[in-house]
Amino acid sequence: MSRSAHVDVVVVGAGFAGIYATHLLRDKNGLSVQGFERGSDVGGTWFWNRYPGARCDAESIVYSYSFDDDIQQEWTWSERWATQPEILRYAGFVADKLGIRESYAFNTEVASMVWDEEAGLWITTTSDGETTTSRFVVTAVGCLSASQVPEFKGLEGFAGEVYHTGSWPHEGVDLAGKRVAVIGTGSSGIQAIPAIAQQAAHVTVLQRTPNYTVPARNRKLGVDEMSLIKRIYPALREKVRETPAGVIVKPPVGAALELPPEEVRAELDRRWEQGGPTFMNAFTDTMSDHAANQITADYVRERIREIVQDPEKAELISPQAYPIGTKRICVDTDYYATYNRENVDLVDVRSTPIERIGARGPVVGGKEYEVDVLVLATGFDAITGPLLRLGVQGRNGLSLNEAWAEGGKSYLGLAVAGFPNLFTVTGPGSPSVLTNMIVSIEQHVDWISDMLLDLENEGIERIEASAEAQEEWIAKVNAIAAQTLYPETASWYMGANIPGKPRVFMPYAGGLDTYREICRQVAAAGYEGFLTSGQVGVEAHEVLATVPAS
Ligand code: NA7
Repeated sequence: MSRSAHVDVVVVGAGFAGIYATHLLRDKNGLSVQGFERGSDVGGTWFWNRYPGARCDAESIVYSYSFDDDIQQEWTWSERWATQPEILRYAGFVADKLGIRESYAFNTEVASMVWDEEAGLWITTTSDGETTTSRFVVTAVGCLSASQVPEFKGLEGFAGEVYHTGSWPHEGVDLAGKRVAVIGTGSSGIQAIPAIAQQAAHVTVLQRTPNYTVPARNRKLGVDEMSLIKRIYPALREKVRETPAGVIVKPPVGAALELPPEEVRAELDRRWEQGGPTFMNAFTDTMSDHAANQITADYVRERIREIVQDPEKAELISPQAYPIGTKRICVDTDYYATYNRENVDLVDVRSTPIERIGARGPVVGGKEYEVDVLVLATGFDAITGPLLRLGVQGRNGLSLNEAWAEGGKSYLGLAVAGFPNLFTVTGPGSPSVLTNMIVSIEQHVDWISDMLLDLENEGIERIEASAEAQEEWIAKVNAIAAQTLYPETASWYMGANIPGKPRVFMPYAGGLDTYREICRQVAAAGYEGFLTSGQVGVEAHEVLATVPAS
């Protein structure tokens, strides 16, 4: 546990981004680092999301760091899709190996971060009232870490236990013999419901919007398989880095609308059997053409009707209202089949919304569903939410909340105009949640580390995204999104799950491979689009023109 009054860099968050940022900036750049983490240990998302059935939906062998060969050779994954406990153990293993914890103050929440223009320093104040000044700030707060609890009337009067999936008790919850209601059927609900149904006496699922989910086909990874993977790790990582989503993908076989129907069907069958989100990658036109999208969506609906015995339930859990993939595709183990269990009921809260939470349970259409435990799988204030709660104030007293009144704006998802020397790992406008987060995190942190080295070499103390470059980047992010079906759907990608949140498609949908190249070019051009303040109005690339690209 550490606490310094002044450092070179403050890193906020000790998830995968914070661990790597702390390691690189401290051990490669030679900067002093103070980390802050509101949890009691490392792990980020995986520290908080401990609900039954929590698992990663990127394959474990690539949902892991690639920067250190010792780490990837020493660690052995046991399953194709790692469970939350295994991923958390992995985060702890890496933190131990790199001595990360010694740079962090845990159980310490950031209350505000204020830029002192005169001193050229960030002043970070934490919930205990202490302050730390730093030249730079790196936010590593994750994209899905601000839990969203809808304003249900009467929730505080519920006599039973209430848990949000995103802040599940560390000691676990004994659900044996209990009656449980689950609100929410996004990824978290879809993972939790089958696991809860195996423990609880009875589960009532309150579904507002059914989601598309594909089978995970999880399995153990054998010793031989893992040793083969370790032998080919360097090449595998290289390949994965050059894919649009940073995952192991089977390339599309063509456009669904151009292939013979029997080939389309055969490919969907193959991918359904193979399991995992690569199902969505079967064709080139699924995410850009309604008719193509419908082919894949119809296929999933057909599989639901095959699996779910009660036709009424099958109909109710079949998504109809939006194109497949425009809400994040879910990956499940026995989700649809769980509705064949006698102890699972489904309540449609689309046609009749939840009226209130009574003392004994949720009330829908005048009926109180009596339960002992209420599970809120109701999602997150995604991407911008975790940043906005840091109380960030930049130049001229501009708060991040004001700067983002119309939605999260940044240059490359990495830096925000008006906020010098502050870098956002996987911020709005970066590929982030459309990719394997660890691959995106490594790319961002490598880039930030290289940039700070270049600045150091040139004796430049301040850097900031220019407002013009930011506007251009946001226009590009929007233009790319407009070529897809994403913006049509009210999803958390669009901020639509949070009342009053501006509706903008937040991630960059042009692919991590393209994005990586753009970032490389920006650096090679002397950090084009960034201003070095102290020389306000001077484009960084004019100053850095002679710095070799890293
Ligand atoms: P999501 O995907 O945002 O899902 C939240 C769910 O909660 C979704 O089904 C919502 O229905 C439902 N919800 C939210 N508010 C209400 C109210 N008031 N009444 C009924 N139902 C409600 O969050 P997850 O945690 O599952 O997943 C987030 C990401 O984390 C996931 O994509 C992975 O990347 C990891 P709605 O769809 O809004 O009608």
